[in-house]
Amino acid sequence: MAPRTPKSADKVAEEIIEWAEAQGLETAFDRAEKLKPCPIGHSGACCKICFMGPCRLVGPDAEETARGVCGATLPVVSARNFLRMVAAGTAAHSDHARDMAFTLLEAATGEAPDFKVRDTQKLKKLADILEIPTEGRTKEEVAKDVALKIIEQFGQQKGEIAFVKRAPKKRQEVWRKWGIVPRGIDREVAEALHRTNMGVDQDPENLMMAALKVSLADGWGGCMFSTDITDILFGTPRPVRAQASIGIMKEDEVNVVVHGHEPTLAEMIVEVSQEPEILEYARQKGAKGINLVGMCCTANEVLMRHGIPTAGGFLNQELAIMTGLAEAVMVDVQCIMPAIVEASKKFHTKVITTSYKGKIKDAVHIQYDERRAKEVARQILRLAIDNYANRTASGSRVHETSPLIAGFSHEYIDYMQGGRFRASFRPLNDAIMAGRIRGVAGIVGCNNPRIMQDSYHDYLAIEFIKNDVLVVTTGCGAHACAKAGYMRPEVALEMAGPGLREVCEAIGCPPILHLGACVDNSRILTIATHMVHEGGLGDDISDLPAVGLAPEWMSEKALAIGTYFVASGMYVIFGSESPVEASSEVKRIMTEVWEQRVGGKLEFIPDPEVMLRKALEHIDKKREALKLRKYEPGRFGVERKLMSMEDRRKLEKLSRPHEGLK
Ligand code: MSK
Repeated sequence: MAPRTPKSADKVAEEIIEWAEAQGLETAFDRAEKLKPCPIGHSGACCKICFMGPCRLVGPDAEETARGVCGATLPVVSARNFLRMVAAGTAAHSDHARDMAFTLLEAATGEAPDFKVRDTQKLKKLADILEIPTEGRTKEEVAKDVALKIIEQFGQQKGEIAFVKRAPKKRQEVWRKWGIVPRGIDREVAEALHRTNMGVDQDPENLMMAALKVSLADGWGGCMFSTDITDILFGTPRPVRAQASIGIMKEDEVNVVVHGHEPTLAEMIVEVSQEPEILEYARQKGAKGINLVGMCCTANEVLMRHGIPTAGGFLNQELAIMTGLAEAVMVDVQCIMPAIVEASKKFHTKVITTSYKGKIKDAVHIQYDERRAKEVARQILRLAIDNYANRTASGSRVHETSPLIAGFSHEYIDYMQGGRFRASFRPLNDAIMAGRIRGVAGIVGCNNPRIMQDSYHDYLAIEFIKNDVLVVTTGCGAHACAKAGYMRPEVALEMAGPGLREVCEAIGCPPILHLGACVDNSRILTIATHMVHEGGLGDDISDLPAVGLAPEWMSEKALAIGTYFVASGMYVIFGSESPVEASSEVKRIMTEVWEQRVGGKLEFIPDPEVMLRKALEHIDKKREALKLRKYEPGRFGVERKLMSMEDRRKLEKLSRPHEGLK
């Protein structure tokens, strides 16, 4: 029999997957193997926007000759498909942001009494940006105006969304020159859907410029609003210790998994889980306590602010249930597989949906309402506690975990480089200019069962830091690094190149910085802007020796994020095949046309070694353009060798530092 191919680089996940296979329990990994993607849809050559089709634009010269029933060409079809995906990703992040803005409003007016303004400094900063007076006003009055102003941004019909002015001046000019400054978030999403409707925008270049525009409504709109409001309501993150891995599920406590994206209800669950009455109720039912466990980006939100342990990212959701230890999985919106309900039927787990927008057949539904948030949180916890006695099925129980440090908001990164009174990005910029740090890489985005889970994230993170590239990470990419043990500073410092190590030790930060959830990719935009403003690295984001990567992406939200980084001037590399692979014209627009107009480009590269090589080449090219000292490996110590994936697998044991840890 052929040896089994491992599905995950997360050792605990891999053990559970193997156990599930032996039990005949199906997971996303099995379904991905059984269900081959339709090659026509996969490559962007299928048009299903009207009922004359679906039209499949295939054939030897499809680019030139294939036509849909209406006459649409392959580049038009691919560009329309791409724009729709970016619009959907933008809608998702932005609807999340809208809910956050309404929660802030209700917190300010007292309608949602369980929520308070926690970070007044951040509130003031936002009020200043939004030109809202603060002098002599209560924080509630200011918060109300901030919330109303942000809510207005969704339906704004004309002008420019407010946060555009946070970008470097030169960047704003580029956007204005090409007419891609978003007017209002909803307007851009609606217009993208209109333009891609049958018989409207049929110029691939025009469609792809619209993709840049709608994505900017995400990055400098929805995502940034969401990050800032979450910081105001729950506190701006500072470094915090935690644990990662599905192994954090406890045998003798009530395990409650909080999964999804919006942090509001999860924050209430964190608070309520510490109430004496709830803890006493758990004890009465035979449990020693309540163990809150994060999943996906809800995990990142409560990890960044409270150190709540994370069970991992997207692909760990079914696996967490298969431990047989999850009393409840509470979900809200985004990245929730309907398969968790099927998985839960084999165990005692209750899957609880909490948003009217995201119901799943056969799940328990408890509607969340921010006006009685704690009451809903208590109801969920009591249901989970009542379910503790029902644990019967044996699951796959592995109890290894990895320690980590998270909590690097852009404010903290600023602070750590100079303290309260001299906070700045000077040390980072100086280190890049001197060649101690070669550049910066953002490794973000999802897991995808068509790629060995975490393997590309882990490989790239380590190779970048070995090559003196500072890594910032969010979303499931951050989970991958955390589970692998790379967010333990001493481990990462040991692996980092000598220049990067020296700088990190001097500043007191790890070489891989966890910046938060997917919406917190906006923190990367802010960091890039700070670096530009600090001076010495050009006058636009496109000048920075920096790259963005989403090596294991799967979500439309990842495409929206990647596109807003391109629109902001970055070189962005996605893993796997391109969703517009069928059209060389659209691929040309994404690279040549976008680069020429906005300074950034988007490439899809399936091979992680090529991703790494091209990313480093780009960083060096940007260094050269800035006339910075040529990066010399080992100049500040011993040179480290670029490692192939094969070498890396051989060193699996070394690179999985969580093995053997308590
Ligand atoms: S959770 S969007 S799988 S990063 Fe934000 Fe992970 Fe991608 Fe969802």
